[in-house]
Amino acid sequence: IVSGNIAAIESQPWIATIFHYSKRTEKDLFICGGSLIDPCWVLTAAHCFSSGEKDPSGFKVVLGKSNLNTTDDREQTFQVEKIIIHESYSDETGTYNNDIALMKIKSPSGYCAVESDFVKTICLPSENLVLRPNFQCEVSGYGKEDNWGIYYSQILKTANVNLISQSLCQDKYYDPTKVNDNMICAGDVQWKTDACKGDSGGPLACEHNSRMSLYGIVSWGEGCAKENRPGVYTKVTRYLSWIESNMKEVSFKSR
Ligand code: 4AZ
Repeated sequence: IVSGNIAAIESQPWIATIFHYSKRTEKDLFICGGSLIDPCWVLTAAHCFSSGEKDPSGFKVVLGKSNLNTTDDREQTFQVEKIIIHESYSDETGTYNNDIALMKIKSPSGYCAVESDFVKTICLPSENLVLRPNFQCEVSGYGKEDNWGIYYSQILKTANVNLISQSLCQDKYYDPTKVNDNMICAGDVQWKTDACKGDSGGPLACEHNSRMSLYGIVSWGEGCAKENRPGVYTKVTRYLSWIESNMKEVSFKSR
């Protein structure tokens, strides 16, 4: 997150941190954010797995994490049982379509997430939820604090960003071949704050009917906090039936 504010984990208790074990460095490397939408399921971006590494056993998900490089007793750590990447996900030079993936998590002793002040699920939006342009939402993560930095943020951060109309984003900020209706753009009025590298997969949360809903998933953007280049998010309302059907008995799919 460029600029923005330090966030207590209690204010974003649904945020997940996704790590991948690197054989080269023999360490778990932070790769992406995610959102806990069910005690056993984390929603994230498909492009988090585009390095070709899709074997669930190489991944680890941590919930309730305040600091990226230290561990505390509020955290819950999980193995990954299953990774489901959208079948129409595509990666075309800097832009992604259908950038959504599910991870099924399980503790070594067989449990899913346990609710606490630091770990909670976030609601999915209702299918017909359309928030108006300029509506203020919040994006959170441990991503870079500027476009050229080499380190991820050590602490969780949040930024307020405003939703941008589809026509403005397609015609003025990017172009219609890059931004489609599976995406929603959001940015800061002064282009001072934004999601950045490492925030990918994490939540764009918007308050509706006095509760927070997962309206977007951090997906892409040209640079970070760059003038006239808003953040582009996967529009969660477009994928509610995909999410629901894939959280069901996936193993019976072919019957
Ligand atoms: C990235 O590289 C990335 N400003 C994520 C979000 C944005 C740009 C880049 C949005 O993961």
